[in-house]
Amino acid sequence: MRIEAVELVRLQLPFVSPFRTSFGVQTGRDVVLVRVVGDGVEGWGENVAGEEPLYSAEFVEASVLALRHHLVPRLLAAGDITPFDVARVLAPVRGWEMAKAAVEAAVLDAELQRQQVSLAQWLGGTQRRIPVGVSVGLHDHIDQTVTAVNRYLEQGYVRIKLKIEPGCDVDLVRAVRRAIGPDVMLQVDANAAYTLADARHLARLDEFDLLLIEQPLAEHDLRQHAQLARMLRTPVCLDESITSVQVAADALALGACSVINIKPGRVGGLLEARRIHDLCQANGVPVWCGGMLETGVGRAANLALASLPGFTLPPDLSASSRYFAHDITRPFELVDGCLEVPTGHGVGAVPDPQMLRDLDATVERLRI
Ligand code: OSB
Ligand code: MG
Repeated sequence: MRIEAVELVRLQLPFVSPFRTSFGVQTGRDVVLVRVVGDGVEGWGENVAGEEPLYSAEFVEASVLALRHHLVPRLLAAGDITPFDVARVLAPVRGWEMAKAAVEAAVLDAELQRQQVSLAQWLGGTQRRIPVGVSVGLHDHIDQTVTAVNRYLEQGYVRIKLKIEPGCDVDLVRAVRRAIGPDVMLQVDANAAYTLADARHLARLDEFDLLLIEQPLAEHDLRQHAQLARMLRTPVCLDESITSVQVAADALALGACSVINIKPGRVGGLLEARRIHDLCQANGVPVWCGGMLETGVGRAANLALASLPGFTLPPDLSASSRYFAHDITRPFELVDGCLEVPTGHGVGAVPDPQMLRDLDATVERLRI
């Protein structure tokens, strides 16, 4: 298809409650949506960069500059393209995986509207309803986390992920495990807050029968993760470290992890995300779909990805109400602990124009 214009749509969306991780507190999202228009269709993609460069180097303000000055101009100059061309067209620009992923998702959404096929079907998805987990932020007191966990279990979530950090780990996990019993799937996410010197301490988590520990060490510490993995019974899962299928292959070859969290935004797009899925499936490595506190636009795309057969562990894809009082798309709702994979053409969720107006979304139109 030929892209005639691209819009950068930006809006603020508050969370129902603050979300604290080892790297900081977020009280809402500064959302940048990419809207592509061409051949009589439109497509939407979500940029998942955070407001500050704390999870990774990308952040919202900078990604707008990358999109406006470097990525969108290349897309507009590329002429007739398919979704497979987007990554190649944007590849000369180094980095900016989240911004690139938003562009690719928007082009995919538009192209699949034209082809009248859903993203899940086009990607090769095999699951229609996905049992989902919830990522629980840090609180000031252990009791507050236990209360939050109990509430999510009542709502039907099938797996709990606890954020941890030095000083808030073993006792927290012990209290939650005691509260929920031995049968509920439980995992932890450190967001790179530890060093290899903490290995003996982290081994104390082994007794709680965790599904995995996510990203205990820094993004570039692949070799240290391999050393740590040999010292823990809890499987090591990587998030921040896995920025491409090449890095995923290196991490597996090194023994740095035995599980991978796949996020399209972190790896530059849905197609690279699928390549990581394929690599892991071929090697018998379980994967699951992570989240970046997406609006319905990003959530719909993640659900399509998570419907691929190798996604065998519950994703961080929760109901819209876990994040927002009002999502910008139709809300995603939990039914028997599951979210439904969208079946509409393309990504299968579009922003509600009235919501965008109510939120005073700004629109910047770019064209050749
Ligand atoms: O590390 O998985 C993470 C949110 C923002 C940035 C990083 C992470 C997260 C989450 C939330 O854990 C997952 C979600 O529910 O979207
Ligand atoms: Mg993580």
